[in-house]
Amino acid sequence: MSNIVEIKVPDIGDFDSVEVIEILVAVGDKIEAEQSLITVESDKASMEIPASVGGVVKALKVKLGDKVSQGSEILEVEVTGGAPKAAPAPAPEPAEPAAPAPAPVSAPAAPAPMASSAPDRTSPTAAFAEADMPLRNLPHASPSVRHFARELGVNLSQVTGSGPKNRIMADDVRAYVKQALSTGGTSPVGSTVPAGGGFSVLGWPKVDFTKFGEIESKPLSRIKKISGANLHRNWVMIPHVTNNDVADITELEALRQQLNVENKKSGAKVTMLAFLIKAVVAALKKYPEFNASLDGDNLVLKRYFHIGFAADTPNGLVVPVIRDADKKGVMELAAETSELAGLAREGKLSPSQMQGGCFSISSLGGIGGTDFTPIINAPEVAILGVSRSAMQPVWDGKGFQPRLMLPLSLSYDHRVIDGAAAARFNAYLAGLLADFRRIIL
Ligand code: CAO
Repeated sequence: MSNIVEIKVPDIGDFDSVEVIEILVAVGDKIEAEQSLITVESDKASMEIPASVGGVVKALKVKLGDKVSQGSEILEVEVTGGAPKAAPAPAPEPAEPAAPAPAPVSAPAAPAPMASSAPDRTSPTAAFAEADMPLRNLPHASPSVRHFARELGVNLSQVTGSGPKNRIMADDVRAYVKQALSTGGTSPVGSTVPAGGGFSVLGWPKVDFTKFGEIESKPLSRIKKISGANLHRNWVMIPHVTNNDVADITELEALRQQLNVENKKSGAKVTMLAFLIKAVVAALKKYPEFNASLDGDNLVLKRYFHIGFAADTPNGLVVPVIRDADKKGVMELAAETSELAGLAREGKLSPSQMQGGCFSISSLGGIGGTDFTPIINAPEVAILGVSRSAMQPVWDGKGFQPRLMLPLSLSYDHRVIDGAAAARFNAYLAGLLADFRRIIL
């Protein structure tokens, strides 16, 4: 059986009417699912749109210079064999791809936003990478130039483009390498960072592991590649400090369980995460510098409360965002986090469901651990890590009482937040969780 499938531009976030700058396939080509079809470029970024299905290209519906938006038809493919799978949406290329893969960007195109059953799809936001950040910061360069840069180990975000709209050309990469070598670096990225400062580090060790035993080599998932690049940037560029505290959630957990018994019939489940989001919003209102982003020498204070939460998926970490969490009740927050976490696991989150976060929560409480250092999700300035609650003996002035204690690990950007402010924020949060009635004060 064969059928013709139209491949359209999927949900590409806030980007509308973007120019087609490259067409990577021709009529008659046999293409694989997830192969890049076209490159589009906005004022700030370029991204590749991949195929949602494999087959033979029957007709091209775009030409160079066309402006496309979500839903614009790209091409027709004749699919041989079973029904085509729906597919994920494209992800912006990370500023610095973590691995020399041809296109760590892509994710299949689909008429419906991000609908996909394919296992390995991209979420630009993966771990602590706000979905729209890489788009904003992306250097302009064609896939071939990006490939060339990757081969040389050049970080394109450090290269000045001389092409139209500051597009980075192959010659710019060559000039960058020449300059790096002439200023004493032995490798543009691997060994030393060129003039302009930065770290001087050893190259990554190259080891033939087979000398020591049997191995298996597996490519990283796209989510891991994109999140890895973002985590790396955030870890290196943000001076992190983590403040650890504990909250007495004995009463709150009792309330949660009681509500869940009461709601058993309806199936609605109240989660600790929902209470945490509610309490975090109250703490952000009291300490607005935590609901902020650095923009050069300015601090941008946000008057909205969109809270991201890390969700563990089979392909890596993603951070769905609850919009306007301040306007939602605990039951609504619980239902929405559960729905978004489900979509995340199925790879069906759209870019817009991962954008605009003000503050993130990474809850490992259901799994275990006592404390950890969450990495801040730039351009946010703080993140709350939550570990497993445990019964502990707590001194009440007369004796030790068994209390359920929840560990709170608050990582903050020390350029914006002082240690004392972080301690106050975390202590305030712990106080709210210990006595949830304070939320209404
Ligand atoms: N302490 C003890 N138990 C906890 C807990 C905590 N802090 N938080 C949740 N639990 C328990 C719940 O009570 C529940 O147990 P029951 O099924 O017996 O009621 C179980 O853990 C699952 O909890 P949940 O359904 O409420 O889910 P959750 O809110 O814990 O997690 C989500 C939702 C999306 C945050 C989670 O699935 C997830 O993906 N966590 C991983 C996040 C992550 O990877 N962060 C790391 C980022 S840094 O690399």
